[in-house]
Parts: sequence; C-alpha cells; structure tokens
Amino acid sequence: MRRNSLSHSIRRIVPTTLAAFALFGGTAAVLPADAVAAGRTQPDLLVDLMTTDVLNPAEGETFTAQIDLRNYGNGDSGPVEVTVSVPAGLRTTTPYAGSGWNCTVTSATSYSCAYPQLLAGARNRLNVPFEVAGATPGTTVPITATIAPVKHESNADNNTGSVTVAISGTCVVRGVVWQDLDRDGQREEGEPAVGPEGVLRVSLLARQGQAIGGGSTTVNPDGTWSITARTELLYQVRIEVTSQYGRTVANVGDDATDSDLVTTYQTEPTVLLGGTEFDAHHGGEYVVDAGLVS
Ligand SMILES: [Ca+2]
Ligand SMILES: [Ca+2]
Ligand SMILES: [Ca+2]
Repeated sequence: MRRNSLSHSIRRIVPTTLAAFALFGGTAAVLPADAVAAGRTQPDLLVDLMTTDVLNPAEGETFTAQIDLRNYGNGDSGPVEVTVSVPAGLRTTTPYAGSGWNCTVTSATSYSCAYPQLLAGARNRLNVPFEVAGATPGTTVPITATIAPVKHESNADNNTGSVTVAISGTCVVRGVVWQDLDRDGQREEGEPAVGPEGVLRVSLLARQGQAIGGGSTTVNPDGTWSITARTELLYQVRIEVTSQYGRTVANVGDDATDSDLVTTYQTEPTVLLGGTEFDAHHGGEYVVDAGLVS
C-alpha cells in the first residue's frame, strides 16, 4: 500500500467517527452518572462455590460445609462477615479455629463468621462444621451462606450461595448367583445356584469419592447374598468368581429372573464382573442377580 493511500483512508474514517459520536448526543464532557464511582476501586465479594466434605452424612455424624469466597472486585474489602444458616435437621458444633476466620454460634439457626479482609482478587475458604441431628433419612437439607455487603461493594446480588446435603439412610442390596446352563439369560427350574465354592466375594462399591458407603459379603450355599448399606449415593455391585466362569447375557427377558451383570473387568486370575451403577435411596431394595456360564 502506498503511503498517501493510507493517509487518505484515515482522513475518511475520522469525520465518520465524529459524526457517529454526535449522533448519540455525546460530547466529551458528558459521562455516565457512575463514572466517578467507577474511577475508584470497588470490592465485590461473592460466594463462589459451596460444597460439603461428605455427600451423605448420617444421623449423629459431623461434616464440614466448605464455602469458597472471592473478592471479584478491584478494591480491598475491609472486614468480611458471613452468616451461615443452620437448617432444621442439623445443629451447630464447635467452630474451627486457626484459619483466620472467627466463627461464633449466634443462635441455634446460624453461625456468624468474620475475616479481617479479602484483598482485590483474593479467594478464601471458610469451613463450618455441622452435626446431623433429627434429620429425616433420605431427605436433603440446604445450607446457605450470606456475605454482608461491604462499603462501596459494586454488586451485592452475588453475596449468597447454598449447598444441599443428603442425609444417609439404609437400603438393602441383594441378589442370587446361578449357573445359566442353557445360556439364555434367564434363571429357570433346574439351573443350579453357585455358592461360595464359585463366588469368592460380592462387593458394593461407592463410586463417588466424597460419599460414605459400601460393603462386601460372601454368598450363601444357595447363591443368595444381601448387604445392608448407607444411602443417597451411587453404587455398583461387583462379583468376583473363580476363573472357570464368565457372565451370561445381561438384561434379557423378565427382570425378576434375568442376569444384571453387564461388565467383565478381568478374567485372570479370577473373574471380576460388574452390574450397572444405581442411585441408592433410603428404604430401597435393589436386586442384582448374576447368571454365570462355564
Ligand atoms: Ca458482591
Ligand atoms: Ca437359563
Ligand atoms: Ca434382574
């Protein structure tokens, strides 16, 4: 591009821009009403995320609500004060010390927690302990944290966050292990049970890291097994059998008499088979039957 061509383009653009500015009624002296405030630094505290260290606490147990706070603004906050609600079914216990936070039990239904200040852009985690007391198993209870707006805060609409915690109950997971002689995926008269000589172990795996639950057992001589376990989490049944067996086809025909093992995890030195992941709720009974073929 030749030099004089470029300067010609610029001359054309400048008047157009000025015309557009005039069109919007602007002069350089007219600024938005909040421009003075915008020129200052402003904190903006927010509840970024709330989690609990245990997904499914049970009656009498203690867990921690983890409240991640942030100053999203460009100004330091000054003293921070957070109110954490204690819903029915939970109760306060001794607050943690030593994190810089100072929490006190203000009433049966809330904690009040103070922190010296969050600098612009800073994050911090507030940990608040709860005890499950009188909650109905299988229900969820909400915990809410609210940051009191600080001076000059630019947005107070994001100062509240919440998390729900599911209260564990109990369920029964059970099944029968049998040999599917005709390999049709259905348990029929005359097809024998596989007892402890063939089934080494039945395990109930809790698949979420922060959930408490699970268990294991062995089968009875008639191939039946049963585990009573905690609820409000995801489970998977795994059955370990001797290497002469494999699994028959899964989910064929009547669910009451079919095989519910869908995955083979290993075949040596023992055979490890698994069912489908399921959500376990209080009072539930979950049946995972296993048809084996040799
Ligand atoms: Ca805010
Ligand atoms: Ca059969
Ligand atoms: Ca079934």
